[in-house]
Amino acid sequence: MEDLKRLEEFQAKIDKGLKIEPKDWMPEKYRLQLIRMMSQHAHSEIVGMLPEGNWITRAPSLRRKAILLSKVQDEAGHGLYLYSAAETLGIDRKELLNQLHTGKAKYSSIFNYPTLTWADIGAIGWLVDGAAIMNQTMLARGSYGPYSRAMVKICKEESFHNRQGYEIMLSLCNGTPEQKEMAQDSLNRWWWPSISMLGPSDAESVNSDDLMKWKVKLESNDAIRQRFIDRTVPQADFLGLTIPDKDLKFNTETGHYEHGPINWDEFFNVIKGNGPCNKERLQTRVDADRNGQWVREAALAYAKKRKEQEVTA
Ligand code: BYC
Repeated sequence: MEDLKRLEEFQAKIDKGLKIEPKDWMPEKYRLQLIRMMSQHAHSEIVGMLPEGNWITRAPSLRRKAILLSKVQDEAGHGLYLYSAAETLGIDRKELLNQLHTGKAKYSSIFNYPTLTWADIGAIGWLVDGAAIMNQTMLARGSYGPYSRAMVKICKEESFHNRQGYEIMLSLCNGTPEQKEMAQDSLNRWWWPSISMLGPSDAESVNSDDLMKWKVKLESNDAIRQRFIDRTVPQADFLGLTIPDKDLKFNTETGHYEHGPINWDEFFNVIKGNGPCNKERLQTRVDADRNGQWVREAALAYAKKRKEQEVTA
């Protein structure tokens, strides 16, 4: 009876558009859904550093290198905000990382594809960060206070990432025929994974109903995907590039682009761990964790020593 009343009050608060804060009562399922989603998001940020980090030493100029370094560092920062925000739900960061390393927790499908050329850095900023912003500006209005506030800063930085990616594509498209071809090849490889990273179709999305009822998500996966496509197709036109979808057409009645079928078999195969780079990505994270162990131990030992000195002083 008590729980039912609390549940009604909780839902009423959400329906009024109020935020839920860490010390507020919340249903266990809400807490677990947020941990699942926020940790998946945090893991995506730090795994997402790997495909781009791959090009820092090969950036074509000092300017490009400085920008890319800064972007990759931003992603580490996003991971930190998100792990901290997830910890407000009563779970330890060590446990979250353990879930990543053992394959229990997912991270975004998109980072299981390789970055084969410099144009891929442009395509990631333009398409991957572009898709992420579409989703995250919506999440910034979500019901859980710490998550929604983390999103505000993350979205500002993602906007810069998105522009730097588009600017790389623009430079390549205004360059030599070989450079333009490289940009087109990159779009060909990143388009479909960027479309599918926004999650399975609404008919297949198992978590959307709960998340939308609780206003963690305010829009469905398909709605955000449509918005992303509508915004991105004219940008491809401006670059003089062709979206690799022969069924893509503008519907003058709805005012939206209609797209061809998405290969969901490929998507589900990737999130099951069978994408081109899953094993490599996970192993790199496991190794980084192991190699950083002594740094964490030294930092903790130093903090402990300082505390002891303060007590005896
Ligand atoms: N990859 O019920 P659904 C970035 C899973 S990083 C892997 O629709 P939901 C960036 C889903 O977890 C951007 N798995 O789920 C960083 C679920 O499985 P479980 C990352 C996926 O939660 C560095 C199952 O499929 N952004 O911007 O309602 C450099 C059914 O899906 C994916 C976020 O993580 C996927 N793509 O909706 C550059 C945002 N999609 O957990 C850029 C936060 C679905 O039940 N997350 N699955 O076993 C979300 O907004 C939502 O979780 C999703 C999925 C829209 C991703």
